[in-house]
Amino acid sequence: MNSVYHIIVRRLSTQQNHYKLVIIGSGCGGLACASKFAKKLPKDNIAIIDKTEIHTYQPGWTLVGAGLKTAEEVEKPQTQCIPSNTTWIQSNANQVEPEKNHVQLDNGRKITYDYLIVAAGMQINFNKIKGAIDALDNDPQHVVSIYTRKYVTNVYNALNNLRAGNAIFTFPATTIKCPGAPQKIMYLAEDLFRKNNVRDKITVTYNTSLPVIFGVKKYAAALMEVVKKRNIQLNTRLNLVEVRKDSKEAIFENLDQPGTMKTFKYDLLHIGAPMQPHEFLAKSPLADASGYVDVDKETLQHKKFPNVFAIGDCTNIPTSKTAAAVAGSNDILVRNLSNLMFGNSDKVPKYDGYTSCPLLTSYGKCILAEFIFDGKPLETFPVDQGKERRTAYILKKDIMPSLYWNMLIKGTWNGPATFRKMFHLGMSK
Ligand code: UQ1
Repeated sequence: MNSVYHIIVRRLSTQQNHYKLVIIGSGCGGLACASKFAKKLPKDNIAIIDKTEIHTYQPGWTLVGAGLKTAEEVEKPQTQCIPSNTTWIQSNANQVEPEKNHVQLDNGRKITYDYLIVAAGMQINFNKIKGAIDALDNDPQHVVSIYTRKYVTNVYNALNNLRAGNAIFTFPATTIKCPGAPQKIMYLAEDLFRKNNVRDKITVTYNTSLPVIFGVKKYAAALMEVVKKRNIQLNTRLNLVEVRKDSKEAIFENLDQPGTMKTFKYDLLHIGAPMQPHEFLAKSPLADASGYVDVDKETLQHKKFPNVFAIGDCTNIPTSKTAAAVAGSNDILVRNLSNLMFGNSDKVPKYDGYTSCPLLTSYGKCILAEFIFDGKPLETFPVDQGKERRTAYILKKDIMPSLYWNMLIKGTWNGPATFRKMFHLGMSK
């Protein structure tokens, strides 16, 4: 009786501040790892730190912008996503001291750990563009972005109501997550303008800070064909630096001639959001000079602190930041960390950089880009995925969301490598 009383009093009066495994971030990387470790560790061993009450299937926001799904259809309460024997600490981390195995929360509380997984994602920063937030907030019929929950719901109306003029789509001069998204929404918009019988009255322009349309040659060639066929104006090395909402002007810096500006009049401006690492990580000993968490790209283990691992958008792994990259790397992280945690020496494959970008090119077609480190294509299906295909569209629109909700965040999807091996074995027979 006495001991039961003590347990209850302890529960009510003190919070547990030490966990064997602490995970910063309950996005898809954090959840995939939490779900896997939840099967290996008893209750009260894992804590996941994140203030966000709603989990978003972020790859769905292009579909929301195109009017194919509602914002509510691509989100779920976090309570339905976090594994039941994992403690959800509903705060944000604001400092990490890996020398002391400490994470400090924004309410001042300190959590200590034996092992840490950083899965904090990255931060959107519209402040990098003068006037952008004012325009997004106050002129949502003309200035939009699919990149945040707050603005994504304005996109479809703005696209669907456009009758004439200049539609400009931008790609920023920072590392971004889902680097294909700024052009996916453009292709869908262009198709929507056709459906609305206004395409001949609209100029569609893609202004990108990059020197090419896409970083992987094979898909860049395919996308250049789409751009040509659909009469899209492509301008490279232009970075959006200012939006003047009253005169509807977008000011771009020519990155090849720094300081030289070019002004475009717009009737619709879709902003590819500038992004940056979270400040608390950038200033921590975990980050490299770029501000992203410095991990071994093949093991996901931190280069200086061996009890720390990281996954997804917060890392400096040189591959495109996508949910598919999390799919391709979460099992590798979990198996490497398990070896360390349980003193095993199981052989673990090295992460090859697998990532994927389902490039929606219209309502009904998609180029399914899949590649590894150094931009080498590595395709799952035994067909040329550089071609626009209906099957890839269905995969992106209807299959990926359930794969994400039912498998990836539940820790049972390790990417399509198994299918790839199966198909390619089949081909060689
Ligand atoms: C993938 O695994 C994944 O994570 C669930 C995505 O994110 C939503 C993707 O977009 C893609 C393409 C994959 C890869 C899966 C297959 C079947 C090619």
